[in-house]
Amino acid sequence: MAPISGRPLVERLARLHRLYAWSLLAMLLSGLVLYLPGLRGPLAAIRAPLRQAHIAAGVAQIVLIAAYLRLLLPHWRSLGPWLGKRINLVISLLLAAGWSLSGAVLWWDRAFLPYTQAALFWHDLLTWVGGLYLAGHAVVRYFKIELALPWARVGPRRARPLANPIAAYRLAKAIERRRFLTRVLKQGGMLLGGSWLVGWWLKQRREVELPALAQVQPAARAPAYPVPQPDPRSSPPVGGGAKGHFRIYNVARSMPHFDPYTWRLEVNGLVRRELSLTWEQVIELPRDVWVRDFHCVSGWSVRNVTWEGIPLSALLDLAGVLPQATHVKFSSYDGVYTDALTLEQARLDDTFLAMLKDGKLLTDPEGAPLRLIMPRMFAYKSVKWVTRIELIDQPHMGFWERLGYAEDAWIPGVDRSGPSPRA
Ligand code: HEM
Ligand SMILES: Nc1nc2c(c(=O)[nH]1)N[C@H]1C(S)=C(S)[C@@H](COP(=O)(O)O)O[C@H]1N2
Ligand SMILES: [Mo]
Repeated sequence: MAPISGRPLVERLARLHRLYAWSLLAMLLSGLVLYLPGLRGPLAAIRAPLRQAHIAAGVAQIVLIAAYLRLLLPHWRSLGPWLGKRINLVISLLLAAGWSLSGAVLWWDRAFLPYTQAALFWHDLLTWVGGLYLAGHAVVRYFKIELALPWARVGPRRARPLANPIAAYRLAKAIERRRFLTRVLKQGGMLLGGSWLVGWWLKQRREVELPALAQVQPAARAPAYPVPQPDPRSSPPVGGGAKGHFRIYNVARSMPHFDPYTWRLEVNGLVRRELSLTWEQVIELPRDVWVRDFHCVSGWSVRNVTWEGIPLSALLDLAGVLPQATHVKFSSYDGVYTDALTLEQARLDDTFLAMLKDGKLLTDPEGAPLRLIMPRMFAYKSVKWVTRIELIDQPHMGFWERLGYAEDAWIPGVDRSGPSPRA
């Protein structure tokens, strides 16, 4: 502990420690909300601002640590013989450094695209490890204070005044902390209870406002339906070399379900002839195979995914695009998700509707039966459960763009107009 002459140091450290604890809590909570796939839908409207807030709080935290670093040496010296405290300190500093570095890479994701995957891995790992460590630390501290309290309790049996000023100071602090902790627990409980109530209420409201999703009901299910014969290049061992895993995102209230008997692929709007294709018709369309990297804008990627599907250009030609059309809008049968491309982007030779991955039909979570894949752009462009393709004469803001995602979804460094390097 600090000597009595170092009281200002103790107090400055205590203040920084308190601020850091709050800021860690804020980072953990905002990080958790950013991470949980189940919150993408309910909290879609605050996702982009929350990311900004998380970054701003992260920067503030770095400033806090910088302020602490000036006290590091006196603090280190004041620790006396305790090895445990030193280890504690080193771990905390390593955690802070790891979070800051990986956070910075995720922040400038476009500049650091090859490293975001690793940064996200470390960011997550540190969050798990650091979160548990932090919880343990808080619990241990709490009980230490609790154990110190019986001989300081103020009540019928008055506490003995302590002769030693350091002990008296620590005791006063302990009581203060206990009051503080009680307040935190009470207010935290109210906050949690309150948010749960608000969440529950919002959910109730949503259920009233969204009577039925465009989702089809499974008809009396026949045992089998026609399935396409996969291209040999699409199944392993030629295909199937993907590295990484999909997080499976869905902003709708429930998982859409593909029913081959009622599902249609519609192509309409500014076209010569509107199409409404059944599953049987769709599997007769010519398909091709692409091996492409898949990048979500929030830092994770899947490399070398083998897709088999319908080139979008061919489908557009089938419908006959009218000259006044400039954009192509994609709608999902989840009833919520849409996005759009310019006609030029839609006609690139590797913009396609994926039907199979590694030679297997897409499953419901993967966007069955057809999902858009636009590998030159971040994956929020790659609409799952595509059921309607509309030719329009103006731009359309997609689901995430309307909520603050960049309208420029191009993967940095990619060729934006030419033929794709690998077919
Ligand atoms: C106590 C420190 C921190 C904690 C506990 C924390 C936690 C998290 C978590 C859990 C995620 C979600 C990751 C995922 O989707 O798998 C996240 C994302 C992120 N964090 Fe942090 N973080 C911390 C510090 C920072 C700092 C210092 C920065 C930047 C200066 C930062 C920037 C970001 C960014 C840019 C994302 C990606 C958000 C997105 O687009 O989804 N974080 N963080
Ligand atoms: N219909 C629909 N399509 C969607 C999304 C969604 O929530 N709903 N999320 C998008 C985002 S942000 C990404 S990163 C990818 C995720 O693909 P995955 O769910 O196959 O992992 O799908 C995109 N297409
Ligand atoms: Mo994404």
